[in-house]
Amino acid sequence: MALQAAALLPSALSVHKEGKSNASLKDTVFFGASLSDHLKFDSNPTARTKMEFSQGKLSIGPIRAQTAVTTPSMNQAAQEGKKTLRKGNVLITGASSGLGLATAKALAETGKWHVIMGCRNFLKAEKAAKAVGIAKENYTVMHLDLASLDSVRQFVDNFRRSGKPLDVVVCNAAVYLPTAKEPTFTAEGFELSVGTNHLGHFLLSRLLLDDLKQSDYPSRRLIIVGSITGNTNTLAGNVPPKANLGDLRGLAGGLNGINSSSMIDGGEFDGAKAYKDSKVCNMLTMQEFHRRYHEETGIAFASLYPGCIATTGLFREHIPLFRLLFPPFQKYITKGYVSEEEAGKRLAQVVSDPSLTKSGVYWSWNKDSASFENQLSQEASNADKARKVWEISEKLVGLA
Ligand code: LMG
Ligand code: NDP
Ligand code: PMR
Repeated sequence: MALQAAALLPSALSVHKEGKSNASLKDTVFFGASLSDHLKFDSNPTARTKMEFSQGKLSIGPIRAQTAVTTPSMNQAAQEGKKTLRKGNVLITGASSGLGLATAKALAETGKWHVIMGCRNFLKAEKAAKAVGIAKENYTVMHLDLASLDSVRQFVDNFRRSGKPLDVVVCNAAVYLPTAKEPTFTAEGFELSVGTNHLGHFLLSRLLLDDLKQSDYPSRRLIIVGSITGNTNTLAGNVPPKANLGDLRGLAGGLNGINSSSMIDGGEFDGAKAYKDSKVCNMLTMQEFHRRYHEETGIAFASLYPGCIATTGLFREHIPLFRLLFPPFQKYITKGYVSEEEAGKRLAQVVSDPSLTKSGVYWSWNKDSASFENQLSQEASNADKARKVWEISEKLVGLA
Protein backbone atom coordinates (compact mmCIF):
# COMPACT_ATOMS: atom_id res chain seq x y z
CA MET A 1 0.00 0.00 0.00
CA ALA A 2 2.79 2.35 0.89
CA LEU A 3 4.32 1.79 -2.48
CA GLN A 4 1.07 2.49 -4.22
CA ALA A 5 0.76 5.67 -2.25
CA ALA A 6 4.23 6.70 -3.24
CA ALA A 7 3.35 6.08 -6.83
CA LEU A 8 0.51 8.51 -6.47
CA LEU A 9 2.88 11.28 -5.56
CA PRO A 10 3.71 13.13 -8.71
CA SER A 11 7.46 12.85 -8.67
CA ALA A 12 7.81 15.58 -11.25
CA LEU A 13 6.31 17.98 -8.74
CA SER A 14 8.96 17.80 -6.09
CA VAL A 15 9.22 21.17 -4.38
CA HIS A 16 12.94 21.54 -4.63
CA LYS A 17 13.47 19.97 -7.98
CA GLU A 18 13.67 23.13 -10.02
CA GLY A 19 15.84 25.00 -7.55
CA LYS A 20 17.47 28.08 -8.97
CA SER A 21 21.01 28.67 -7.87
CA ASN A 22 21.50 32.37 -7.38
CA ALA A 23 18.94 33.11 -4.71
CA SER A 24 19.64 36.02 -2.44
CA LEU A 25 17.70 37.56 0.38
CA LYS A 26 17.64 40.80 -1.56
CA ASP A 27 16.08 39.16 -4.60
CA THR A 28 13.50 37.49 -2.48
CA VAL A 29 12.44 40.61 -0.67
CA PHE A 30 12.32 42.55 -3.92
CA PHE A 31 10.10 39.79 -5.18
CA GLY A 32 7.58 40.48 -2.44
CA ALA A 33 8.40 37.47 -0.32
CA SER A 34 10.66 37.04 2.61
CA LEU A 35 12.74 33.95 3.16
CA SER A 36 11.62 33.78 6.75
CA ASP A 37 8.16 32.98 5.41
CA HIS A 38 9.57 30.02 3.59
CA LEU A 39 7.76 26.78 4.31
CA LYS A 40 5.72 27.90 7.28
CA PHE A 41 3.82 24.80 8.09
CA ASP A 42 0.21 24.45 9.04
CA SER A 43 0.00 24.89 12.77
CA ASN A 44 -3.74 24.42 12.99
CA PRO A 45 -4.96 22.06 10.31
CA THR A 46 -8.34 20.42 10.44
CA ALA A 47 -8.56 16.87 11.63
CA ARG A 48 -8.48 15.79 8.03
CA THR A 49 -5.33 17.64 7.06
CA LYS A 50 -3.73 16.77 10.36
CA MET A 51 -3.85 13.14 9.41
CA GLU A 52 -2.25 13.94 6.12
CA PHE A 53 0.51 15.97 7.71
CA SER A 54 1.18 13.75 10.65
CA GLN A 55 2.00 10.87 8.40
CA GLY A 56 4.36 12.86 6.27
CA LYS A 57 4.66 12.36 2.56
CA LEU A 58 3.26 8.88 2.34
CA SER A 59 0.11 10.11 3.95
CA ILE A 60 -3.42 9.07 4.57
CA GLY A 61 -4.40 11.24 1.64
CA PRO A 62 -2.91 9.26 -1.20
CA ILE A 63 -3.65 5.96 0.53
CA ARG A 64 -7.31 6.84 0.69
CA ALA A 65 -7.15 7.60 -3.01
CA GLN A 66 -6.74 3.88 -3.53
CA THR A 67 -10.18 3.26 -2.09
CA ALA A 68 -12.01 5.58 -4.42
CA VAL A 69 -14.59 4.33 -6.86
CA THR A 70 -16.29 5.89 -9.83
CA THR A 71 -19.55 6.83 -8.13
CA PRO A 72 -19.28 10.20 -6.46
CA SER A 73 -22.25 9.84 -4.15
CA MET A 74 -21.08 6.71 -2.33
CA ASN A 75 -19.47 7.46 0.97
CA GLN A 76 -16.15 6.34 2.33
CA ALA A 77 -17.59 3.79 4.73
CA ALA A 78 -19.39 2.03 1.92
CA GLN A 79 -16.10 1.72 0.14
CA GLU A 80 -14.29 -0.27 2.79
CA GLY A 81 -12.79 -3.26 1.15
CA LYS A 82 -13.30 -2.03 -2.40
CA LYS A 83 -9.78 -0.93 -3.17
CA THR A 84 -10.46 0.33 -6.66
CA LEU A 85 -7.92 2.86 -7.83
CA ARG A 86 -9.19 5.76 -9.83
CA LYS A 87 -7.57 8.87 -11.19
CA GLY A 88 -8.34 12.23 -9.70
CA ASN A 89 -10.51 14.45 -11.88
CA VAL A 90 -9.36 18.05 -12.01
CA LEU A 91 -11.12 20.86 -13.84
CA ILE A 92 -8.79 23.60 -15.11
CA THR A 93 -10.40 26.65 -16.68
CA GLY A 94 -8.50 28.33 -19.50
CA ALA A 95 -6.31 25.29 -20.06
CA SER A 96 -5.84 26.09 -23.74
CA SER A 97 -2.68 28.12 -23.16
CA GLY A 98 -0.11 29.41 -20.70
CA LEU A 99 -0.31 28.36 -17.08
CA GLY A 100 -3.47 26.29 -17.46
CA LEU A 101 -2.03 24.22 -20.30
CA ALA A 102 1.31 23.73 -18.52
CA THR A 103 -0.54 22.59 -15.38
CA ALA A 104 -2.72 20.21 -17.38
CA LYS A 105 0.43 18.72 -18.91
CA ALA A 106 2.24 18.39 -15.57
CA LEU A 107 -0.74 16.65 -13.97
CA ALA A 108 -1.55 14.41 -16.93
CA GLU A 109 2.06 13.24 -17.08
CA THR A 110 1.84 11.80 -13.58
CA GLY A 111 -0.77 9.34 -14.84
CA LYS A 112 -2.78 10.06 -11.69
CA TRP A 113 -5.03 12.77 -13.05
CA HIS A 114 -7.67 13.18 -15.68
CA VAL A 115 -7.80 16.83 -16.68
CA ILE A 116 -11.04 18.45 -17.73
CA MET A 117 -10.02 21.44 -19.80
CA GLY A 118 -12.77 24.07 -19.48
CA CYS A 119 -12.15 26.26 -22.52
CA ARG A 120 -13.96 28.83 -24.63
CA ASN A 121 -12.28 27.66 -27.84
CA PHE A 122 -12.76 23.92 -28.17
CA LEU A 123 -10.56 23.44 -31.22
CA LYS A 124 -7.72 25.54 -29.84
CA ALA A 125 -7.79 23.50 -26.64
CA GLU A 126 -7.75 20.16 -28.49
CA LYS A 127 -4.85 21.31 -30.62
CA ALA A 128 -2.96 22.66 -27.61
CA ALA A 129 -3.38 19.42 -25.67
CA LYS A 130 -2.08 17.43 -28.64
CA ALA A 131 0.76 19.86 -29.30
CA VAL A 132 2.16 19.51 -25.77
CA GLY A 133 1.70 15.75 -25.90
CA ILE A 134 -1.06 15.12 -23.37
CA ALA A 135 -2.25 11.54 -23.91
CA LYS A 136 -5.83 11.22 -25.14
CA GLU A 137 -7.01 9.23 -22.13
CA ASN A 138 -5.76 11.88 -19.72
CA TYR A 139 -7.87 14.83 -20.79
CA THR A 140 -11.34 15.93 -21.91
CA VAL A 141 -12.05 19.32 -23.43
CA MET A 142 -15.38 20.82 -22.42
CA HIS A 143 -16.75 24.10 -23.65
CA LEU A 144 -16.80 26.88 -21.06
CA ASP A 145 -17.03 30.60 -21.75
CA LEU A 146 -16.64 32.43 -18.48
CA ALA A 147 -17.81 35.65 -20.10
CA SER A 148 -21.32 34.17 -20.23
CA LEU A 149 -23.15 33.00 -17.13
CA ASP A 150 -25.41 30.84 -19.32
CA SER A 151 -22.32 29.10 -20.61
CA VAL A 152 -21.10 28.55 -17.04
CA ARG A 153 -24.43 26.96 -16.06
CA GLN A 154 -24.45 24.89 -19.24
CA PHE A 155 -20.95 23.68 -18.51
CA VAL A 156 -21.96 22.56 -15.02
CA ASP A 157 -24.97 20.67 -16.45
CA ASN A 158 -22.82 19.02 -19.09
CA PHE A 159 -20.21 18.07 -16.57
CA ARG A 160 -22.80 16.49 -14.28
CA ARG A 161 -24.23 14.56 -17.20
CA SER A 162 -20.79 13.09 -17.84
CA GLY A 163 -21.14 11.22 -14.54
CA LYS A 164 -17.55 11.93 -13.57
CA PRO A 165 -16.76 12.76 -9.96
CA LEU A 166 -15.10 16.14 -9.45
CA ASP A 167 -12.15 16.27 -7.09
CA VAL A 168 -10.27 19.51 -7.72
CA VAL A 169 -11.27 22.76 -9.43
CA VAL A 170 -8.70 25.28 -10.67
CA CYS A 171 -10.01 28.74 -11.59
CA ASN A 172 -7.20 29.80 -13.89
CA ALA A 173 -8.63 31.55 -16.96
CA ALA A 174 -8.24 35.31 -17.21
CA VAL A 175 -8.19 38.23 -19.59
CA TYR A 176 -6.00 41.32 -19.29
CA LEU A 177 -6.88 44.39 -21.35
CA PRO A 178 -4.20 46.98 -20.52
CA THR A 179 -4.52 49.01 -23.71
CA ALA A 180 -8.31 49.20 -23.98
CA LYS A 181 -9.56 52.77 -23.98
CA GLU A 182 -13.19 51.81 -23.48
CA PRO A 183 -14.66 48.96 -21.48
CA THR A 184 -16.04 45.85 -23.16
CA PHE A 185 -18.64 43.63 -21.56
CA THR A 186 -19.67 40.03 -20.90
CA ALA A 187 -22.92 38.54 -22.17
CA GLU A 188 -24.69 39.80 -19.04
CA GLY A 189 -23.15 43.26 -19.36
CA PHE A 190 -20.39 43.13 -16.74
CA GLU A 191 -17.05 44.77 -17.54
CA LEU A 192 -15.11 41.98 -19.27
CA SER A 193 -12.07 41.57 -16.98
CA VAL A 194 -13.94 41.42 -13.69
CA GLY A 195 -16.85 39.65 -15.40
CA THR A 196 -14.62 36.86 -16.71
CA ASN A 197 -11.88 36.59 -14.11
CA HIS A 198 -14.06 37.02 -11.05
CA LEU A 199 -17.82 36.75 -11.68
CA GLY A 200 -17.66 33.83 -14.15
CA HIS A 201 -15.42 31.90 -11.77
CA PHE A 202 -17.53 32.91 -8.79
CA LEU A 203 -20.65 31.32 -10.29
CA LEU A 204 -18.70 28.30 -11.53
CA SER A 205 -17.11 27.55 -8.19
CA ARG A 206 -20.29 28.15 -6.21
CA LEU A 207 -22.15 25.67 -8.40
CA LEU A 208 -19.34 23.11 -8.40
CA LEU A 209 -18.96 23.23 -4.63
CA ASP A 210 -21.79 20.67 -4.46
CA ASP A 211 -19.89 18.37 -6.77
CA LEU A 212 -16.70 18.72 -4.75
CA LYS A 213 -18.67 17.94 -1.59
CA GLN A 214 -19.87 14.69 -3.15
CA SER A 215 -16.42 13.56 -4.20
CA ASP A 216 -14.90 10.72 -2.22
CA TYR A 217 -11.40 11.76 -3.20
CA PRO A 218 -9.14 12.13 -0.17
CA SER A 219 -7.98 15.67 -0.80
CA ARG A 220 -10.51 17.89 -2.51
CA ARG A 221 -9.37 21.38 -3.41
CA LEU A 222 -10.69 24.57 -4.96
CA ILE A 223 -7.88 26.77 -6.24
CA ILE A 224 -8.21 30.30 -7.58
CA VAL A 225 -5.18 31.82 -9.29
CA GLY A 226 -4.25 35.19 -7.76
CA SER A 227 -1.35 37.52 -8.46
CA ILE A 228 1.33 39.67 -6.92
CA THR A 229 0.12 42.64 -8.96
CA GLY A 230 -3.13 42.72 -6.95
CA ASN A 231 -1.17 42.92 -3.71
CA THR A 232 -0.09 46.43 -2.80
CA ASN A 233 2.25 45.13 -0.08
CA THR A 234 4.73 44.32 -2.87
CA LEU A 235 6.76 46.41 -5.31
CA ALA A 236 4.95 44.88 -8.27
CA GLY A 237 1.62 45.76 -6.69
CA ASN A 238 2.68 49.39 -6.48
CA VAL A 239 3.20 49.86 -10.20
CA PRO A 240 0.36 52.13 -11.25
CA PRO A 241 -2.51 51.72 -11.66
CA LYS A 242 -2.85 50.05 -8.26
CA ALA A 243 -5.63 47.64 -7.33
CA ASN A 244 -8.29 49.24 -5.17
CA LEU A 245 -11.87 48.05 -4.73
CA GLY A 246 -12.89 51.20 -2.87
CA ASP A 247 -16.37 50.93 -1.36
CA LEU A 248 -17.50 48.52 -4.09
CA ARG A 249 -20.06 50.95 -5.48
CA GLY A 250 -19.37 50.05 -9.11
CA LEU A 251 -19.62 46.33 -8.42
CA ALA A 252 -22.86 46.87 -6.52
CA GLY A 253 -24.16 48.81 -9.52
CA GLY A 254 -23.43 45.91 -11.88
CA LEU A 255 -20.27 47.18 -13.64
CA ASN A 256 -22.31 47.89 -16.75
CA GLY A 257 -20.99 51.34 -17.63
CA ILE A 258 -24.53 52.62 -18.10
CA ASN A 259 -26.12 53.35 -14.76
CA SER A 260 -22.98 52.39 -12.90
CA SER A 261 -19.26 52.64 -13.42
CA SER A 262 -17.55 49.76 -15.21
CA MET A 263 -14.97 49.74 -12.40
CA ILE A 264 -15.48 48.12 -8.99
CA ASP A 265 -14.53 51.29 -7.10
CA GLY A 266 -16.80 53.46 -9.25
CA GLY A 267 -13.94 55.19 -11.07
CA GLU A 268 -13.03 55.76 -14.73
CA PHE A 269 -12.36 52.65 -16.81
CA ASP A 270 -8.75 51.45 -16.70
CA GLY A 271 -8.12 47.98 -18.13
CA ALA A 272 -4.94 47.31 -16.15
CA LYS A 273 -6.63 48.31 -12.91
CA ALA A 274 -9.72 46.22 -13.71
CA TYR A 275 -7.47 43.16 -14.08
CA LYS A 276 -5.69 43.81 -10.79
CA ASP A 277 -9.02 44.44 -9.06
CA SER A 278 -10.30 41.14 -10.46
CA LYS A 279 -7.30 39.35 -8.94
CA VAL A 280 -8.06 40.95 -5.56
CA CYS A 281 -11.62 39.58 -5.91
CA ASN A 282 -10.16 36.13 -6.71
CA MET A 283 -8.00 36.18 -3.57
CA LEU A 284 -10.85 37.49 -1.39
CA THR A 285 -13.23 34.86 -2.78
CA MET A 286 -10.82 32.08 -1.87
CA GLN A 287 -10.71 33.31 1.74
CA GLU A 288 -14.47 33.71 1.98
CA PHE A 289 -14.92 30.15 0.69
CA HIS A 290 -12.50 29.03 3.36
CA ARG A 291 -14.39 30.82 6.13
CA ARG A 292 -17.77 29.59 5.01
CA TYR A 293 -17.06 26.04 3.89
CA HIS A 294 -13.73 24.62 4.96
CA GLU A 295 -14.73 23.33 8.35
CA GLU A 296 -18.03 21.89 7.17
CA THR A 297 -16.70 20.23 4.00
CA GLY A 298 -12.99 19.56 4.54
CA ILE A 299 -12.35 21.03 1.10
CA ALA A 300 -9.10 23.03 0.91
CA PHE A 301 -9.42 26.49 -0.61
CA ALA A 302 -6.24 28.11 -1.86
CA SER A 303 -4.86 30.87 -4.04
CA LEU A 304 -1.38 31.40 -5.40
CA TYR A 305 1.05 33.60 -7.25
CA PRO A 306 2.94 31.25 -9.57
CA GLY A 307 5.68 33.75 -10.50
CA CYS A 308 5.88 36.09 -13.45
CA ILE A 309 5.23 33.99 -16.55
CA ALA A 310 6.13 36.83 -18.86
CA THR A 311 5.71 34.85 -22.09
CA THR A 312 2.07 33.78 -21.89
CA GLY A 313 -0.92 34.91 -23.91
CA LEU A 314 -1.99 37.11 -20.99
CA PHE A 315 -0.05 39.98 -22.55
CA ARG A 316 -1.48 39.52 -26.04
CA GLU A 317 -3.32 42.84 -25.87
CA HIS A 318 -0.27 44.78 -24.68
CA ILE A 319 1.80 46.89 -27.07
CA PRO A 320 4.52 45.01 -29.00
CA LEU A 321 7.33 46.92 -27.25
CA PHE A 322 6.04 45.77 -23.88
CA ARG A 323 5.83 42.17 -25.07
CA LEU A 324 9.40 42.42 -26.30
CA LEU A 325 10.91 44.01 -23.17
CA PHE A 326 8.81 42.45 -20.45
CA PRO A 327 10.43 38.95 -20.46
CA PRO A 328 14.06 40.22 -20.27
CA PHE A 329 12.99 42.83 -17.69
CA GLN A 330 11.54 40.12 -15.47
CA LYS A 331 14.38 37.67 -16.13
CA TYR A 332 17.35 39.97 -15.58
CA ILE A 333 16.08 42.88 -13.50
CA THR A 334 13.31 41.79 -11.16
CA LYS A 335 14.29 38.08 -11.34
CA GLY A 336 10.61 37.33 -10.91
CA TYR A 337 10.41 35.40 -14.20
CA VAL A 338 9.36 31.76 -14.38
CA SER A 339 8.84 29.58 -17.43
CA GLU A 340 5.40 28.26 -18.26
CA GLU A 341 6.67 24.77 -17.47
CA GLU A 342 7.92 25.73 -14.03
CA ALA A 343 4.76 27.70 -13.23
CA GLY A 344 2.70 24.68 -14.35
CA LYS A 345 4.60 22.48 -11.91
CA ARG A 346 3.91 24.97 -9.13
CA LEU A 347 0.18 25.03 -9.75
CA ALA A 348 0.22 21.24 -10.11
CA GLN A 349 1.69 21.08 -6.60
CA VAL A 350 -1.20 23.10 -5.26
CA VAL A 351 -3.54 20.62 -6.98
CA SER A 352 -1.95 17.41 -5.79
CA ASP A 353 1.00 17.71 -3.43
CA PRO A 354 0.19 16.13 -0.06
CA SER A 355 2.10 18.88 1.75
CA LEU A 356 -0.04 21.68 0.28
CA THR A 357 -3.38 20.71 1.79
CA LYS A 358 -3.77 23.72 4.06
CA SER A 359 -6.89 25.77 3.41
CA GLY A 360 -7.14 29.56 3.26
CA VAL A 361 -3.57 29.96 2.02
CA TYR A 362 -2.03 32.18 -0.67
CA TRP A 363 0.94 30.14 -1.91
CA SER A 364 4.08 31.59 -3.42
CA TRP A 365 7.52 30.18 -4.26
CA ASN A 366 10.93 31.50 -3.34
CA LYS A 367 14.00 31.65 -5.54
CA ASP A 368 14.76 28.02 -4.83
CA SER A 369 11.31 27.18 -6.10
CA ALA A 370 10.18 26.11 -2.65
CA SER A 371 6.59 26.88 -1.71
CA PHE A 372 5.66 29.06 1.25
CA GLU A 373 2.56 30.74 2.66
CA ASN A 374 2.68 34.33 1.52
CA GLN A 375 1.05 37.40 3.07
CA LEU A 376 -1.73 39.14 1.23
CA SER A 377 -2.07 42.92 1.15
CA GLN A 378 -4.38 44.61 3.63
CA GLU A 379 -7.15 44.95 1.09
CA ALA A 380 -6.74 41.43 -0.29
CA SER A 381 -7.05 40.00 3.25
CA ASN A 382 -9.87 42.22 4.50
CA ALA A 383 -12.57 39.86 5.81
CA ASP A 384 -15.27 42.51 5.72
CA LYS A 385 -14.53 43.31 2.09
CA ALA A 386 -14.43 39.60 1.26
CA ARG A 387 -17.93 39.16 2.68
CA LYS A 388 -19.24 42.18 0.81
CA VAL A 389 -17.69 41.10 -2.50
CA TRP A 390 -19.24 37.65 -1.94
CA GLU A 391 -22.70 39.02 -1.18
CA ILE A 392 -22.75 41.47 -4.09
CA SER A 393 -21.35 38.85 -6.47
CA GLU A 394 -24.05 36.34 -5.54
CA LYS A 395 -26.70 38.87 -6.45
CA LEU A 396 -25.00 39.71 -9.76
CA VAL A 397 -24.72 36.08 -10.86
CA GLY A 398 -28.26 35.23 -9.76
CA LEU A 399 -27.52 33.10 -6.70
CA ALA A 400 -29.19 35.41 -4.21
C1 LMG B 1 0.42 51.43 -16.96
O1 LMG B 1 1.59 52.15 -16.94
C2 LMG B 1 -0.24 51.61 -18.30
O2 LMG B 1 -0.71 52.90 -18.39
C3 LMG B 1 -1.41 50.66 -18.40
O3 LMG B 1 -1.95 50.70 -19.66
C4 LMG B 1 -0.99 49.27 -18.06
O4 LMG B 1 -0.12 48.78 -19.00
C5 LMG B 1 -0.31 49.27 -16.72
O5 LMG B 1 0.43 47.84 -15.00
C6 LMG B 1 0.12 47.88 -16.32
O6 LMG B 1 0.78 50.11 -16.73
C7 LMG B 1 2.16 52.14 -15.71
C8 LMG B 1 3.58 52.61 -15.81
C9 LMG B 1 4.21 52.45 -14.49
O7 LMG B 1 4.31 51.78 -16.64
C10 LMG B 1 5.33 52.31 -17.22
O8 LMG B 1 5.21 53.29 -17.86
C11 LMG B 1 6.55 51.55 -17.01
C12 LMG B 1 7.40 51.54 -18.14
C13 LMG B 1 7.28 50.36 -18.93
C14 LMG B 1 7.57 49.19 -18.26
C15 LMG B 1 7.63 48.04 -19.04
C16 LMG B 1 8.22 46.92 -18.49
C17 LMG B 1 9.22 46.48 -19.33
C18 LMG B 1 10.31 47.16 -19.33
C19 LMG B 1 11.33 47.68 -19.27
C20 LMG B 1 12.35 48.30 -19.08
C21 LMG B 1 13.53 48.32 -19.26
C22 LMG B 1 14.41 47.66 -19.69
C23 LMG B 1 14.85 46.62 -20.07
C24 LMG B 1 15.39 45.70 -20.47
C25 LMG B 1 16.03 44.62 -20.63
C26 LMG B 1 17.21 44.30 -20.24
C27 LMG B 1 18.03 43.36 -20.41
O9 LMG B 1 4.71 53.62 -14.10
C28 LMG B 1 5.49 53.56 -13.03
O10 LMG B 1 5.59 52.60 -12.36
C29 LMG B 1 6.20 54.78 -12.70
C30 LMG B 1 7.56 54.43 -12.42
C31 LMG B 1 8.25 53.92 -13.58
C32 LMG B 1 9.66 53.90 -13.43
C33 LMG B 1 10.16 52.73 -12.92
C34 LMG B 1 11.43 52.69 -12.42
C35 LMG B 1 11.72 51.53 -11.70
C36 LMG B 1 12.94 50.97 -11.83
C37 LMG B 1 13.08 49.61 -11.93
C38 LMG B 1 13.83 49.11 -12.97
C39 LMG B 1 13.50 49.46 -14.27
C40 LMG B 1 14.31 49.36 -15.34
C41 LMG B 1 15.33 50.10 -15.63
C42 LMG B 1 16.13 49.95 -16.66
C43 LMG B 1 17.38 49.62 -16.71
C44 LMG B 1 18.11 49.33 -17.78
C45 LMG B 1 19.19 48.51 -17.85
P1 NDP C 1 -3.07 33.02 -20.94
O1 NDP C 1 -3.68 34.13 -21.71
O2 NDP C 1 -2.03 32.19 -21.59
O3 NDP C 1 -4.21 32.03 -20.43
C1 NDP C 1 -5.46 32.49 -20.07
C2 NDP C 1 -6.49 31.46 -20.46
O4 NDP C 1 -7.78 31.95 -20.09
C3 NDP C 1 -6.53 31.16 -21.95
O5 NDP C 1 -6.59 29.76 -22.10
C4 NDP C 1 -7.81 31.81 -22.40
O6 NDP C 1 -8.45 31.14 -23.47
C5 NDP C 1 -8.65 31.66 -21.14
N1 NDP C 1 -9.82 32.52 -21.16
C6 NDP C 1 -9.86 33.86 -21.35
N2 NDP C 1 -11.12 34.27 -21.37
C7 NDP C 1 -11.90 33.19 -21.18
C8 NDP C 1 -13.29 32.98 -21.13
N3 NDP C 1 -14.16 33.95 -21.29
N4 NDP C 1 -13.75 31.72 -20.93
C9 NDP C 1 -12.89 30.70 -20.80
N5 NDP C 1 -11.56 30.84 -20.84
C10 NDP C 1 -11.08 32.07 -21.05
O7 NDP C 1 -2.51 33.66 -19.59
P2 NDP C 1 -1.78 33.02 -18.32
O8 NDP C 1 -1.57 31.58 -18.53
O9 NDP C 1 -0.65 33.88 -18.00
O10 NDP C 1 -2.88 33.24 -17.20
C11 NDP C 1 -3.39 32.21 -16.42
C12 NDP C 1 -3.68 32.72 -15.02
O11 NDP C 1 -2.47 33.08 -14.39
C13 NDP C 1 -4.57 33.95 -14.95
O12 NDP C 1 -5.49 33.79 -13.90
C14 NDP C 1 -3.60 35.07 -14.63
O13 NDP C 1 -4.24 36.10 -13.94
C15 NDP C 1 -2.63 34.33 -13.76
N6 NDP C 1 -1.33 34.94 -13.59
C16 NDP C 1 -0.48 35.09 -14.65
C17 NDP C 1 0.75 35.65 -14.48
C18 NDP C 1 1.70 35.85 -15.59
O14 NDP C 1 2.76 36.41 -15.35
N7 NDP C 1 1.38 35.43 -16.81
C19 NDP C 1 1.20 36.06 -13.15
C20 NDP C 1 0.23 35.87 -12.11
C21 NDP C 1 -0.97 35.31 -12.33
P3 NDP C 1 -7.95 31.28 -25.00
O15 NDP C 1 -6.81 30.33 -25.12
O16 NDP C 1 -9.16 30.85 -25.76
O17 NDP C 1 -7.58 32.69 -25.21
MG1 PMR D 1 5.69 44.21 -13.01
C1 PMR D 1 9.72 43.02 -8.11
C2 PMR D 1 9.33 43.01 -9.08
C3 PMR D 1 8.23 42.79 -10.01
C4 PMR D 1 7.50 41.66 -10.21
C5 PMR D 1 7.66 40.34 -9.52
C6 PMR D 1 6.53 41.96 -11.21
C7 PMR D 1 5.57 41.07 -11.66
N1 PMR D 1 6.71 43.26 -11.61
C8 PMR D 1 7.75 43.80 -10.90
C9 PMR D 1 8.25 45.10 -10.99
C10 PMR D 1 7.86 46.06 -11.91
N2 PMR D 1 6.90 45.90 -12.84
C11 PMR D 1 8.43 47.39 -12.04
C12 PMR D 1 9.54 47.91 -11.18
C13 PMR D 1 7.78 48.00 -13.07
C14 PMR D 1 7.96 49.40 -13.59
C15 PMR D 1 8.97 49.41 -14.63
C16 PMR D 1 6.82 47.06 -13.58
C17 PMR D 1 5.97 47.31 -14.64
C18 PMR D 1 5.00 46.42 -15.07
C19 PMR D 1 4.02 46.64 -16.11
C20 PMR D 1 3.85 47.82 -16.96
N3 PMR D 1 4.79 45.16 -14.52
C21 PMR D 1 3.74 44.62 -15.14
C22 PMR D 1 3.26 45.49 -16.10
C23 PMR D 1 2.14 44.85 -16.72
O1 PMR D 1 1.44 45.27 -17.62
C24 PMR D 1 1.90 43.55 -16.02
C25 PMR D 1 0.63 43.67 -15.25
O2 PMR D 1 0.50 44.47 -14.39
O3 PMR D 1 -0.32 42.85 -15.53
C26 PMR D 1 -1.47 43.06 -14.72
C27 PMR D 1 3.04 43.41 -15.05
C28 PMR D 1 3.43 42.40 -14.18
N4 PMR D 1 4.49 42.53 -13.30
C29 PMR D 1 4.63 41.37 -12.61
C30 PMR D 1 3.63 40.45 -13.07
C31 PMR D 1 3.47 39.06 -12.53
C32 PMR D 1 2.91 41.08 -14.03
C33 PMR D 1 1.81 40.49 -14.81
C34 PMR D 1 0.91 39.50 -14.55
C35 PMR D 1 -0.08 39.42 -13.47
O4 PMR D 1 -0.07 40.03 -12.46
O5 PMR D 1 -0.91 38.62 -13.61
